[in-house]
Amino acid sequence: MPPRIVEVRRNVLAKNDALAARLRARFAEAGVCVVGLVSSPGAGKTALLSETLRRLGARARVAALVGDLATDNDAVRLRTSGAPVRQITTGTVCHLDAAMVEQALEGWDLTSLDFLFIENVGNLVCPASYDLGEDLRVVLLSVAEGEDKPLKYPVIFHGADLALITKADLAEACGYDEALARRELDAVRPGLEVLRVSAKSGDGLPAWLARLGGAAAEKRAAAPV
Ligand SMILES: Nc1nc2c(ncn2[C@@H]2O[C@H](COP(=O)(O)OP(=O)(O)O)[C@@H](O)[C@H]2O)c(=O)[nH]1
Ligand SMILES: [Mg+2]
Repeated sequence: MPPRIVEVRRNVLAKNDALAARLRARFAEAGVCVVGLVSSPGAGKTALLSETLRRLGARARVAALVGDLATDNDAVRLRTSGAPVRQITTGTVCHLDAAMVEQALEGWDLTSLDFLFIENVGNLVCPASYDLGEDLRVVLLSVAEGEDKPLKYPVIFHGADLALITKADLAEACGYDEALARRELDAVRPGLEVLRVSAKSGDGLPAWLARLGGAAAEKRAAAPV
């Protein structure tokens, strides 16, 4: 890449990092636990989020932002949970950035929330470079995508705190080799925590919800008194 393009790209990312740090401070002050979801298109982010909002919403105050290039289909799907949801449409942009999140939060009282979920644009490449100020970044990998995606798209796994193997109900039909997938995840990001879930059958959702509860408790414990 010519030096000028590299320089512009570096400046864009530095600006995003500064804005994400500001968002992280704002989230900490409001005491809201922010969870980002990233994956390729169709890995099951919205289906999982829909179940998460419905189940967690029974005992905590939850809300979501959802990013796509076009349509508000996912926001419409997610609102059936009863949670407040805002759609971000990015036009031609292949990821969310901190400025889009900040703008989408305008007028939203964050102190009225326990959890804010951010569903990123479906893409295993671009979102990796853009911090959104999340407390927990979760990468989803469906059994239908094959076991080798961590080897092919390592950067998104480097930046994740947790990996979810999704659509577990389809594992057998897809000939999914979970032991191989876990070995490859561990090769790319040693020690990365992995949970297996199915939004359809509900398998693994209690462990996922418990993990979210743990992240919120950690955040409360770290909050200044
Ligand atoms: N069998 C099965 N299908 C799922 C599951 N989660 C999502 N899907 C389906 O996979 C497709 C894509 O899911 P969606 O949540 O829109 O993925 P997103 O693009 O990552 O938000 C939809 O047809 C969902 O019904 C699951 O756990 N099991
Ligand atoms: Mg979606």
